[in-house]
Amino acid sequence: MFVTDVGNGIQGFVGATVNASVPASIIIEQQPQSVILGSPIRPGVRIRIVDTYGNLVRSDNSDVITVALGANPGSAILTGTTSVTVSQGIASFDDILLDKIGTGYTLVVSSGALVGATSAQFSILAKPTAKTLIDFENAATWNIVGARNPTAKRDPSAAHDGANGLVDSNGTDWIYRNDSGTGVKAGDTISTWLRFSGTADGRAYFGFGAGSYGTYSVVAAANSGEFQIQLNANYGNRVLATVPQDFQADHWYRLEVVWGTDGKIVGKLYDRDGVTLIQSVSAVNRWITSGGIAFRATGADKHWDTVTDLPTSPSTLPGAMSRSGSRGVRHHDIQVAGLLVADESSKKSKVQQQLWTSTRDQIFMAGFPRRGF
Ligand SMILES: [Ca+2]
Ligand SMILES: [Ca+2]
Repeated sequence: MFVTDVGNGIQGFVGATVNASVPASIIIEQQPQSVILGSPIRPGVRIRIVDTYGNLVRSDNSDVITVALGANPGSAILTGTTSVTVSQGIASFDDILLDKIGTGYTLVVSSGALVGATSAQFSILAKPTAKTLIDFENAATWNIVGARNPTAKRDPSAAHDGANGLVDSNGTDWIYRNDSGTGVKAGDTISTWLRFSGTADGRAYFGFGAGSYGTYSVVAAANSGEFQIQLNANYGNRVLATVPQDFQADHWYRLEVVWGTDGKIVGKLYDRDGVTLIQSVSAVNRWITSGGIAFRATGADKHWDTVTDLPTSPSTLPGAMSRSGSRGVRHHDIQVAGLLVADESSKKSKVQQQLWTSTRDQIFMAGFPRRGF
C-alpha cells in the first residue's frame, strides 16, 4: 500500500497484510431497487459484515442478518426470506416482497449487537394495467388495404365481451386502425380474442404495429395447421416463425403478443379461459417499432373481440416511433365513415376481381366502401 507520513514529508510503498478484526457493523452493498407490486426486490439486497475499519470480515459465517421494514409509508408487510446467515461475511436477500404500493420505503438490516444499517429509499410501483384499445362496441373508422371493399362487419354474433365483436369474412382485405388510442409499440403486450366460426379453416391474422407500410401479425393458420408470426410488409406475407398447431371451430382463443423492445416477438395462443397457454411462437425482427391494430381473414368467418394493450414499463419505454411510408407502394388509406360495410357474398367474386393491381409488388388499391355504419 502507498503510505504518506505527512508530518515528516515521507511517502512510499509498504507491504502490509490487513486482517479484518471482529465483526462490528453491517453495510448495505446492493440497495433495494424500486419494483412493480408483486415482484420481489431484484437484484437482491446484499449486505456485508465489516469490522470497525470497514474491512469485510470474511471469517464470519455465523451472524444471522435480519431485514425488516424501516420507513413504511404504504403500511406494507414484508415477506420472503428475511433472515439469512452470512457466508464469508456476505448475505443476500433474494426473494423479499412488499405487498403494498408506496414511495419512500426503507429496509433496516440488523444482527444482534452489530451496528445495523438503513437502506436508501425505494418504491413499490403500481402494476401497469391493460388498456382496452378496441372493443367493437361502437362504430369506428378503419383503413382498408388490399380490397375495394372490406369483408368485415361489427356484429353481436362475434361478441366475446360486451354486445358486439368483429366478424371478418374471407377476403383479400386487411383492415387496420392506427388512430389515436389504438397505438401499440415494442415493449407492449397486446391481446385479443379469436374464434373460428362454423369451420376452423383458412387463416386469421391479427396485426400489430400496423400502418400504411404494413404490419406484423400473429396468424392462426388452421388451413395448414400452424401458428405463425409474419411480417406483412406492404401487406404481403413473410413468415418469420411458425410452429404446428391445430384449431377448433366455435371455440374462443386468446392471442397475445409480447413485443420486446429488443425486437423479440412472442406470439402466444391461450385457451378460452384466457390463461391456459396452448402454444407459443417467437421471432426477432426490428422492422416496425410501433403502429396500430389490423385484421385479416381467409376461409370461414373469423370472430374477433377486445384488443388490449399492456405497456411493460410505461415510464421507461422510448417514445413512439413510427415507420413512415414505404417505397413502391401506391395505396391510399381511405377513412371509412363508421366501421365497415357488411360483406355480401354474392358480390365477392366481382369485388375480388377488382383487387390486386400488381402481383409482383403487391400494389394495393384502396377500398371505396359504399356505406358505413
Ligand atoms: Ca366487444
Ligand atoms: Ca375480411
